[in-house]
Amino acid sequence: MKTVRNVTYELLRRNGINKVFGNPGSNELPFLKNFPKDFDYVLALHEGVAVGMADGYAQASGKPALVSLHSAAGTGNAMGALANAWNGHSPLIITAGQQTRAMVALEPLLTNIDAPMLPRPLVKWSHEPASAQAVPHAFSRALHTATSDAPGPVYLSIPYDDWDKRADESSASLLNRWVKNARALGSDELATLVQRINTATNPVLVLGADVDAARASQAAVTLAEKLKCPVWAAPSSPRCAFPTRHACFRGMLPAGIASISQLLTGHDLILVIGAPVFRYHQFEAGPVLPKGSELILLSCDQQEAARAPVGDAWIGDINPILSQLADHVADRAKAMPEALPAPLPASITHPLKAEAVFDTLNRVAPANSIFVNESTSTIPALWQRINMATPGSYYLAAAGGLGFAMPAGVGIQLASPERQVFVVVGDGSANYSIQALWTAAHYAIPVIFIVMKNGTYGALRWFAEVLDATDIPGLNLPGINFSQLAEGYGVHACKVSTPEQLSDAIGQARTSGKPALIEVETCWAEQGEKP
Ligand code: TZD
Ligand code: CA
Repeated sequence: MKTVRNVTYELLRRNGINKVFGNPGSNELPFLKNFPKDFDYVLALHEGVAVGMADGYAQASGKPALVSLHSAAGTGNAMGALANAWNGHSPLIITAGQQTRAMVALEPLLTNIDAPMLPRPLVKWSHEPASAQAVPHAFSRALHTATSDAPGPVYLSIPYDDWDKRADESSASLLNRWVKNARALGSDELATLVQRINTATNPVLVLGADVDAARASQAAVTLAEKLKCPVWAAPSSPRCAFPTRHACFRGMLPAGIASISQLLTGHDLILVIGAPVFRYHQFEAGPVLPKGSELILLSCDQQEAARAPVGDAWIGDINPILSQLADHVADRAKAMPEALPAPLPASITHPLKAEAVFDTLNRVAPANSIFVNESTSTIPALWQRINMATPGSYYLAAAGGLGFAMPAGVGIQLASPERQVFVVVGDGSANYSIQALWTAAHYAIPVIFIVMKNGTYGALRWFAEVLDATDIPGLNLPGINFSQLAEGYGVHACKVSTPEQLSDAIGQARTSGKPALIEVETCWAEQGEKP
């Protein structure tokens, strides 16, 4: 007899899923019973870590990832991480165990009350199948929903007595089907878009995370080199879609309305690809676009396209559309933009400036390293000083929810064993999902965690200045010993205070093949660049 469990695992297997990121409870044990030998269970000690790891894994691998959470309490613990996965277009299939069908109406212990409601609005689809026989179909639908454009998380609540039930014969037909995105531009649409680009006098590209997610950075480079135009990373971009030392690259746009339109002044065409228009943060009154500019958005996300306040949008697959544009736009007969000057090496102070940490990292990290960043007050400095030339080199919490970087770094390292993952995390941010250290140690996942210890919620100090908010309590973080915390979770750790010590510690961590945490005391630089 084929059980609901057999068919569901076979469906997952055929869709490239062989890992379960999770934290178990009694409701989930029947799903995990006789756990298939070709699957790995990656245990997280907190559900935010499970979702964060799966988010990193899904983004870096380009494949859906499965998460198993415990009922309502586990789902609740994961909601912050879910906000990031939702904003990051991360294809997660999140399941939570429900009480048995026989008892659920009595609301026994561990009932997930109104389960499909709980994760909304941070999922594309949320469901509890009406019968055990409907479970394989629900997983099939969940998989195809999560991975279709725009990708995103889905949620399934499964009563725990369903797994041993007999599966319907008809569920076999689910195993071999697939759903693909196939939205390149038709020839008329392409001609219209190419014409608008070719007739622009001074176009500019703004590239977002979905360009990197679509593995379309090379096409973006070709397009920029034909247009000989400046390229900006979208505001608060959670991924890096363009080589940061390329002559066309100008850096990351700020996240205020007026600052963006000021920086883009003089461009008659602003072509935004794979990002919302725009992901603002601080409020700055002003026009969304500079005078005389028009905006075109290419997006895989219908909602992003619909809510943009200005411009025309084409919804489609970023990779084929960028390739179409790279092939068809006219090669401009003009010089390439001049590359930005390399930043001067940061002065060596005690404690170190974040800039000096990044200079060292840039010097000693292998060229194709991956940087997962949650050092919130030093984002511009990192983009300026770390050369990111390889696609998939940078990740940041897509919704700005702290607690992403440490678990995501673990998931990214699992998905990319051939590249070194560095998690650069602030001493504030490191406390939201610190349990990720245990998973890294337990499964020997060799992430290097660098804790930037400036003793404060630096970004909030900056924001308090923006808001003219004085006398704010709760911004200082004295007395946290991250090396001891790391050792407690089984991760080798050390404290460094000079570039030489940092570079030695990175070298030792790399030869150990194990995860390591390096605690660097840094200064809160009032004179430093602002985020
Ligand atoms: N809680 C969560 C889950 N997400 C958040 N974004 C915040 C609180 C608010 N927050 C920020 O947006 S930045 C920040 C906080 C608390 C400071 C982080 O401090 P840090 O880094 O030490 O990690 P810096 O470089 O000192 O800013
Ligand atoms: Ca800090």
